[in-house]
Amino acid sequence: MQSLLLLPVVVPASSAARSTGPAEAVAEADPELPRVGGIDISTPVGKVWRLRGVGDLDGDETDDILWQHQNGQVHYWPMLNGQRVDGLDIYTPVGQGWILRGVGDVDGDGTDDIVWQYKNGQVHYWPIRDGKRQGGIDISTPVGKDWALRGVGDVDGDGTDDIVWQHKTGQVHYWPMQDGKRVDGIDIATPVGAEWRLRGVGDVDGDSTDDIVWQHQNGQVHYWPMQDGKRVDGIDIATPVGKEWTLRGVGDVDGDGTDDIVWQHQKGQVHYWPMEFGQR
Ligand SMILES: [Ca+2]
Ligand SMILES: [Ca+2]
Ligand SMILES: [Ca+2]
Ligand SMILES: [Ca+2]
Repeated sequence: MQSLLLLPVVVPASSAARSTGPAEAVAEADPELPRVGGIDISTPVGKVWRLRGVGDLDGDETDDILWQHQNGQVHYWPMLNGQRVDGLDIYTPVGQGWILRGVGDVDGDGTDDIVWQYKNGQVHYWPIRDGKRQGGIDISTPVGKDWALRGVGDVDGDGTDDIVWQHKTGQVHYWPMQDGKRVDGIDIATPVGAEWRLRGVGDVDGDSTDDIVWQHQNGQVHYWPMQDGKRVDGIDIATPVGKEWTLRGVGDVDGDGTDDIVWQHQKGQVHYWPMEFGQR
């Protein structure tokens, strides 16, 4: 196996901080400590690595954590029961000008793919199988700089992950995907103010359609439950989170069938909120 262990070694599960509850999480918030109310994953990671997404790259039905090194190297942590079990490189370093934008099963074969965008706007994906890249395929035509690719997830519930965009005016929009190809472009709800940031796409309420996860500038996490590509509500998740934590992705890292919310502390610590019925 061409695996390389490039990141810090796994810490035993005993180091995982189990939850007490959202109320205590605020009272006890301390930037020096892992946040109470969630579970730590492995040890802090150096700033040379950037957490880019969460998705099932090896196809074992638990979502994995995807990293990129500052030299371009793509790498993932296979996850099992919410803990890291390894660290594996994917293909070789990637040239400047490509940005890793998300992880999702855009070709519908059951394994999540890695979605890129080039500096000219071109969207592209790597079909992944068993944690290995199978090629590289362009999707549609380059997209103007007014649109930001914010996430990948199955917002219309047809079983293939879709590509979720936001326009600079705040308008959310998605490309329904089929066999790795864009089949349409559809607006979702109304424009959203700049005080909200679209952070990820995943099924946090466990109804099998991916939802859109936001964070307000005050730290409040919030999601839009989605159905058939339409927003059906807007629901807060727990209490506001301090700026020392960044919401990096949404995916089922503990393998219980509901996507979880993955954070990273400014010191590198990775952490997740196990989700159930849309609540932490
Ligand atoms: Ca996996
Ligand atoms: Ca879909
Ligand atoms: Ca859902
Ligand atoms: Ca889960």
